[in-house]
Amino acid sequence: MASPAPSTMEALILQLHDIAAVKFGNFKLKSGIFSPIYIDLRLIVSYPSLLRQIAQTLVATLPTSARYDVVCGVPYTALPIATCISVSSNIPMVMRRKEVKDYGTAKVIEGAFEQNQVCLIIEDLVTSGASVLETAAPLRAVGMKVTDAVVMIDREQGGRENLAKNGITLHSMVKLSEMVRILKEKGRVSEETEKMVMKFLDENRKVTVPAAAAAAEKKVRVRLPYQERAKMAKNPTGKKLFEIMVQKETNLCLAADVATGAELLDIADKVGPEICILKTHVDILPDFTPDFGAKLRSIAEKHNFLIFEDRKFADIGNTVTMQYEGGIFRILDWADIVNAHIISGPGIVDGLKLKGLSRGRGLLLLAEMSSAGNLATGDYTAAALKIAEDHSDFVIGFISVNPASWPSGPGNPSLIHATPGVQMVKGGDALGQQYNTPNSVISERGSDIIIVGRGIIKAANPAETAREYRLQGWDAYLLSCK
Ligand code: 5BU
Repeated sequence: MASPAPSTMEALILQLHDIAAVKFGNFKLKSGIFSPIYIDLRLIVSYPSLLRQIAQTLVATLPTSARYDVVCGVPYTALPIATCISVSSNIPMVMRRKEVKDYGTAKVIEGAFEQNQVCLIIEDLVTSGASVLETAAPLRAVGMKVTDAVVMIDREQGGRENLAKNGITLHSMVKLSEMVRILKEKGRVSEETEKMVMKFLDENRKVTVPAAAAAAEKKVRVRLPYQERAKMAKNPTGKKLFEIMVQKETNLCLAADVATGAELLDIADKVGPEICILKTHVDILPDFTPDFGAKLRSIAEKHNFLIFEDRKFADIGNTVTMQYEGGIFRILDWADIVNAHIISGPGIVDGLKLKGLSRGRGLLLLAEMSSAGNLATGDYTAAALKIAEDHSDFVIGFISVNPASWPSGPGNPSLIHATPGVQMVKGGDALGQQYNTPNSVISERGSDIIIVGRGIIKAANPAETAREYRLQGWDAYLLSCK
């Protein structure tokens, strides 16, 4: 690896200390833990000469063999650093949006790029590596390759290892322990402070931001592994779902909202290996034929996933029995799972159960919805919970959005939570849909399954993108079991 001259590095570190971008004391971090050192690199935009030196030193940190076509800074602090690198090295830059307000028109990645270009990620400070991963995911989703990230300061708290697991090599300008050693050598901090920081680093070697934040806020139960919950599930479809998730290491459900039945069968076959559930809206398919269900079931068997018709039944018990079994679609014949609103009261569950239980089917109750201004909140959500408990032979769980925030938390572990409104970046569409990231849905909001539609089906390579979602969802699950 090429490395900047020690004198350049020392000069830089002293300047960072001069402008109070590095401070010593007792600070509460985003993760909830207290730290004897605090680093605020947002300040560097006010010191252009320092910013230029940082950009040069970061490039010098990379191995001489490093090849990249594009750079991308992790928003926001690293954006000016990436801009500086782009301008001085004459390498194009792309920008990742942190929030997408109108998904229909705004892009997640701004700038001109081509498929398979290699993008180098630039970051100011790495703790768990979560921010780098949040930027790598949408870059990969649009077809770029991400293999390396370069960071000013590595806090040495698991980021390097987490990124390596996700195929990204981290290059750091300086490790936090080295930085403190230099400041001590130059008489900027006492030996006692140095010892305190080193002790803190040792004790927090493997802290990951999402897990620590969640634990600190006590928002999330320590999750029982899916295999334990499979044993607790009373409904055969609920049990099978947990088992598939464990076998395939996936908590991803694809919302296959494509234009035709033919396209649906095609995407089901391509994305099948990545998912535990494929969700349909069968009434949007203009080419539906009576053999559609059998064709989809044979793909589901081939790839071992369950079929969920998102029918959102809402009528009285007697009517839903007919809607479930009959009509053109004959949903009962091919869908392992359906869902229902509870607006009409528990009779709707009795009605669906009458048809579905003997066939081993399962039901999800709509306890919450993802769209802005929806009315499934408070007492309504609590009523869904009660009905589910009363019918746990047939109800396998909930459509929910933030079960960690419920007074009881996510509750009975034999029941599962599936959450729609998921994309790689937080945001929404023009018609009220609201998106959270896979990590936020699983780690912070306490759900079990991410339901992703346009994030996958509109991607350049849906199978590859589904894989990214699967890995993010699964990593978040593993973290929340610890
Ligand atoms: P999207 O493209 O990822 O926004 O698709 C979300 C899917 O989940 C879509 O099929 C919706 O009908 C479905 N959905 C939802 O978005 N929000 C809800 O509260 C429920 C279902 Br219930």
